[in-house]
This record gives sequence, C-alpha cells and structure tokens, in this order.
Amino acid sequence: MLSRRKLIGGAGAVTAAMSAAAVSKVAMAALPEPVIQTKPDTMPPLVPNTGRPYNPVVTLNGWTLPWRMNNGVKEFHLVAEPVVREMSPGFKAHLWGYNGQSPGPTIEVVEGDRVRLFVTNKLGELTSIHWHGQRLPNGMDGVTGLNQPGIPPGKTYVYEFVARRPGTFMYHPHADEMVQMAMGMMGFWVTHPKGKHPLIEDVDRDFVFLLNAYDIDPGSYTPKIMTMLDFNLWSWNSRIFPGIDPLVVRKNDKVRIRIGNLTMTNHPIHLHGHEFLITGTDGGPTPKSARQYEVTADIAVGQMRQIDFLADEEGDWAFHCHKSHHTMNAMGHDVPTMIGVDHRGVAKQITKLIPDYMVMGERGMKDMTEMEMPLPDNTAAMMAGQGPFGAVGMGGMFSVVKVRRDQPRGDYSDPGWYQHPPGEVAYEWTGALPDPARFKAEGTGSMPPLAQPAIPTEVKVRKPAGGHSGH
Ligand SMILES: [Cu+2]
Repeated sequence: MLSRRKLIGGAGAVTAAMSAAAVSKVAMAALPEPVIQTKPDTMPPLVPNTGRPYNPVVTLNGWTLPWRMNNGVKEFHLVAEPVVREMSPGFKAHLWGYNGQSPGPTIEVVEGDRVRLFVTNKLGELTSIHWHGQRLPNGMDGVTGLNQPGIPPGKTYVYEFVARRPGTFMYHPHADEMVQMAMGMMGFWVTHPKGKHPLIEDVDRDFVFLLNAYDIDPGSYTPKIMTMLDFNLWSWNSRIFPGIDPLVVRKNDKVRIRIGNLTMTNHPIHLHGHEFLITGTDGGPTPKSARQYEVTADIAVGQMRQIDFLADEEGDWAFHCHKSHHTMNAMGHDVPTMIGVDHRGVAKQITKLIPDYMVMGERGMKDMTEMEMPLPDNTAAMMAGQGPFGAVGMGGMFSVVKVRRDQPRGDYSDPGWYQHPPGEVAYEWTGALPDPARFKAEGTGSMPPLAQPAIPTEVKVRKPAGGHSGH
C-alpha cells in the first residue's frame, strides 16, 4: 500500500502529481491516490493548473493538498494516520494527522466549486471530519453519531458538497475529539472568492496557520491525551519557535495572515511595527464600517481571524502570542520566583552535598536560555533561538515577519537578518548618570488611606508552588 502513495518533497513534485491527474476513465473511477508530505518545510504556493484560477495561500511549515478534476468535481484524498512531526529541529513528536503531517494539508477551493473529499481512516479507532464553518448539507457536517456513523479503521468515506461561501475555514475530527485533536488532527481550508469580491481585497502574500497545543513531557514523544488546559507546548501548525519559519514579504506588499485557533484557550496574536485590519472572521469578510486598526488580534477557541496589512516598514518584526508563557516551551511549572534572592551561601552548602546543583532563575529566567545543561533526548529548549544580537530567549508561538525592499516578488526564501542602517539600533549610553530626581510625594497624595498597618510591610511576589489552574 505504502509504495503506491505519492511522496512529495518539493514544489515541482506537487505540480507533477497534479498533471498526472489527466488519466483514463478507469483511473477516474478509482480513488485518487493520496499525496503524502514528509517534510515540515513551508512549501511555496500551489498555483492551480486545473479548475478555476485563484491567488493561492502559503501554509506556514505546511502545504496545500493537490487535487484532481473529475467531471467538474474537485477531488481530494485525505488519509487520517499516525505521523511523526518534527516540532522544532531535533524534537520529533509522535502525532496523528493527515497525509504524513500534523496539521494536515491545507485545502484550497473556489467559491461555487463542487468538492468531493475521500477520507481514509488508518487509525485504530473511529474518526470523521467536520468541515468547520462551512455551509453544507447536514449529513456532510461530520459529527459522529449525529450526522454519520464514525468511519471505522481501514474504511474510506466520501464527503461531497459545494463550497458556498468564500472565507477561511478549518477541518478536524468530530469523533473522540479530545484525544484526536490533542494528537494533532486538524487542517486549514480556504475558499477563494470567484472573481472580484467587494469585501475581499487582492493581496500579494496570503499566509495561513493553525494555533495548536500539546502536552508532551520533556524526553517523551507522544502527547498526553487527557490534558484539559495545562498544555506545555504552544505551537503554530505543530511547530514551536525556533522551528517556525519566518513570514517573508517584500516591502510594500499587501499581506494577509489567516489564523485559526484549535487550542483550548485564547491567543492574543501581536504584530510589531505595523497596524492591521481584521478583514475576516469565522462568518466571512468583515464589513468595511466594522474594521478598525489593531496591533493585536485575540483569537478565541474555535475562531478564525483574517488580518490584512501593508508591509511598509523594513526589518525583522516579531510576531507572537502575547501570553508570555505561550512563547516558552515545555518546563516544570512549580518553580518559585527567585528574582532578587541571593543564593550564594545556600548554593555553596548544597553543592557540597549535590555537586551538580544550580540555582534557577536568580536573575530572571533568561539565564536558562544559555545554560549549558544537558537536555533529555528529544526535548526542545524552553527558550531558544539565536538572533543577530544574541539569544532571543523565546519558544512556542513566536516567529518573525521579515520585510525586505529587495525581496523578489513571489520569493519566500529567508533573506537572513535585517541589516540596520547606521544609527538605527538602540545603543548604550556611556556618559555620566545623573542622580535620580524624585517626586516629593511618592503616591497616596490625593486620597490618604483611613488606616495604615501598624508595622509597614513589603510584599514580595512569589508564585505559589503547585495549585495553579487554568492558562
Ligand atoms: Cu497564546
């Protein structure tokens, strides 16, 4: 079976797979051969050479599934199966996904397309696919038990409907959801408008990715499936920084980024250096009168957001979730705050007993970025990434939008670090430091408290060990 699947490793191979679709009637009566992707690289946009034309998207660390046209119907073949996903260099997770990867490939169609999706189940349990956000016949909605029987292991089911409205969608199982989504089963779907749409502007670059989360103990390979909220890996398309590719654009490109959230918490996604408009949501394009400029878009559980901006500032601009613990990778939680605590005496005593003992977090936690402590096998550093000025000290949901004047049109390759013009980088002050001028009244001036504690107290912030809940 495996040898019959098409393996792809480059854009040329994708095109070859598509043109091979022009085959005989006998072949058309058979299942379309599933196309499998084995690499986590960001693939170039898949320019359609059959069906109606559209401006394709780029899936961050992902790819678009090729299709075949069969009597005017666009046919795709998704295979639900166990996959190995490299989440960042040197760290591989054993997940479930589609066609060789988690997330599965992006599906791109055009408004009005009749779409036929073959779904083969190579898992050990029932599955189904729900086409999140679509208008479709009720029996195609994919909720196991409600709209269809679950797809048994080894069987293939067919979903067929017309992509009725343009927009940004997702797909995921509606069978044993908590397990199957915790294992990485999900994918992105874009329905492009047919012709000009009054609320969908043309853009030069159109990126898509899903927010997802895993709970994988350091040193292990498989996510814990009973985790409800306390995930320890916050990923974009099942990749964590520094494993997430940069979003490379040419200066003055009109850029669109579509983001879907299939984690169990919200993510305020923040872009540096530019303002964007939220031009689309789950329900479709946003009316122009309801758009306002933002630099952070909060994306709630199960939601999609489409942001548009003009990339008119050159540089390497951070782009990340604003929940600071979502820009870190797996770590122990029960670490008290040690900032400002001088451990030298204690550490010396303990070192006599435990030679490898070290104090964590005495000056903040970034020390741990460069700490030369061996990690267990198959573990991502908690905070990593080497930038042009040193360690970036990030993990999880973090990437960089690289805006370059000389980036060729349609070229997504990494241009390297931004070369700052002279005098445009923050620099050290080397002159004299004046004594601080202090205000005479240091607070509490306008409304003095009625009573004060008998003994003045100073509170130190210390995160309690254990007992935290929710993220
Ligand atoms: Cu987040």
